[in-house]
Amino acid sequence: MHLKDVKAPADLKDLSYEELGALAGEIRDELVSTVAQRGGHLASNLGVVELTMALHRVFDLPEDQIVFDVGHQSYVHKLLTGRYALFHTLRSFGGLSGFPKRNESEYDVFETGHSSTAISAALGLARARDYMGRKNAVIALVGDGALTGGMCYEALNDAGNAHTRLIVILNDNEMSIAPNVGALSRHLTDIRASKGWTSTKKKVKSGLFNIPVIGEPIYKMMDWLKDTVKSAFVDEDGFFTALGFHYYGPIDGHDLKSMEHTLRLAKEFDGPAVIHVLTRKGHGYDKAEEKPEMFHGTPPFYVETGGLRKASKLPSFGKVMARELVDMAREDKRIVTITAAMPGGTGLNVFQKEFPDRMLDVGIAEEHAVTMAAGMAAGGMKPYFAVYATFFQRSFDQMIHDVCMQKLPVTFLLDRAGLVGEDGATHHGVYDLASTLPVPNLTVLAPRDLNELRLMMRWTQHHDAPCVIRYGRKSIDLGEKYPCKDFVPGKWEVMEQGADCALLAVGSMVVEALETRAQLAQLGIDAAVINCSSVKPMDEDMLRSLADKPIVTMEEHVLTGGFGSAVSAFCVGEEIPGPVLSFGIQDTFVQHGRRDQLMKYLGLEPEQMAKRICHVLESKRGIKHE
Ligand SMILES: Cc1ncc(C[n+]2csc(CCOP(=O)(O)OP(=O)(O)O)c2C)c(N)n1
Repeated sequence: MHLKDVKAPADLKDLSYEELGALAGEIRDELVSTVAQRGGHLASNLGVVELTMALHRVFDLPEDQIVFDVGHQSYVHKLLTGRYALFHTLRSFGGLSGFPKRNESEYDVFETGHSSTAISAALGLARARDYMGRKNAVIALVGDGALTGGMCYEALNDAGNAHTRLIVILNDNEMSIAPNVGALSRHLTDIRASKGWTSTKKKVKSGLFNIPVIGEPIYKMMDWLKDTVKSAFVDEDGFFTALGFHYYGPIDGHDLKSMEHTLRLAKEFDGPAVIHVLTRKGHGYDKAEEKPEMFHGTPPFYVETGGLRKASKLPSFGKVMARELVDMAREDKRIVTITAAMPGGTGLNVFQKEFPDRMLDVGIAEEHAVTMAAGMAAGGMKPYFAVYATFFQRSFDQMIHDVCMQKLPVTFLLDRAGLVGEDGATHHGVYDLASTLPVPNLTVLAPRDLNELRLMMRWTQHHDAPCVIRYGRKSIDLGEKYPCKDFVPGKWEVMEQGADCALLAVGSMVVEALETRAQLAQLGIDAAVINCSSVKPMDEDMLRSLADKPIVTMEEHVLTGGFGSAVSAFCVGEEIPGPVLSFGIQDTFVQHGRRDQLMKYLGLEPEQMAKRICHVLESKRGIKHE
């Protein structure tokens, strides 16, 4: 049977191990060729090919339910659940999502994207099953990286005492995106080394070989028993058993037979169970095995060389931020940086190279990162927490309660603010302004380009209070035409004068506003463009001075609670006219696709915005433009 013929998990059940081996090869080829075209999470999926096949063979999906933690490793599951024909559309606008989606398939029982939720969700499904009187199995597939997230411990603590059937599969590849961190990761390494199935096997073997005459033949005859021996003999791991789980493992996650055997044992077990599976990230594609971090989430690449198809000419915001921090840290010993398991993505690996002792990777623990930063700030340090805007959502309470209320000098560097593109709804960073603007003591900034970010970073060094700087995935340099001279909080920059209206833009939307201005000029409208990089405090004097002009706000963020809302609220308070139009994201979860496609879908392309502005000006003022 070929991959194209697999329409449902049941199709795998009667295949021989030889056929399954061939199928695993086809799956890997499909993963590599599709991700090479579309970009995506390659290394994690290559690592779970056999594990996913085993799950689909042992359990009866969709009655039995699997929750994928983060969900970035669900491609193999998609291929085996009737989505092969659409797989070439992966992560494209209108195509298959790179994460589990309930509206995509009945086999996707729970949506994920942010880490460490699977055990909680699976426990919820298991409890629902019990209440509803069903008998199905519920499985949470969790990586060792995800296990650094605090929610996992809340869930394990609850599940271990819940008296219900639940299977947690710990997919341990020793990697988060970067090498995994923390004490539990060290503990897992210890289990691998000291209680590994190999050593258990060796113990059994040497024991039997010490029995004269019959020992060796018995050992040979016991081939079929080995798996049972493995499971039974190593169920003594302290951590999971202390929490009330039955522990199986560790088992080789690329050995289909032994995995199926253990899964069957766990399926029969009447209580919470953990299966510790060892896999290799990138398995089967040498480039990904060599560089699992690079191929964790990759843009399109060439299969033969592993090189990227399109290299960006500009450095990322994150890199520029980190370089600036390196310079600042040389003269300021208080500066320390923090990442929640994303040293590469945030750019902090640049800082880490220079100051390995002053870059702290706390694991996928955004809540802890913020309160820990608050503690460091209270102790006299100057912490910078670099994090993707979407993951900073986790830290909402800590930001308010632990940092801002005490006015501690922690700087939050929010990368990937705005639309991230192909990762879709779970990853767009479009709620950060709504969650930071209402918070007292917090300065909120959004640079219009790399040059302004440099100035802002310098400014933070002497700012003795909390601050947020948000910037997007797309690098922008307006330097030549619009050199950046100065950054002063509470002051906005008039980039272009204009008599008919003023476009007030934040961050990534400044460049779009300049383009909109050009489009408006063709329609006979002369628009000013104002860079509102100091989102809070706003430039209140400038807003008052614009009272006689129609103003339009632009932000890559949801409209409710964002920049436009804040400007409107100010104008109401001052009894001056508010914005005639606010551009941003409507009350909807934006799906995946290229950023330019999503901007068009949302009516945020300069040409679309110019037309709407023109229309509104006509109707408001009775001006007729051609
Ligand atoms: C709350 C949150 N923070 C950060 C991330 C980014 N992220 C995605 S996958 C990943 C590493 C996950 O490692 P692991 O669970 O071991 O899975 P693997 O890819 O190694 O299979 C991280 C940090 C995220 N998805 N959610």
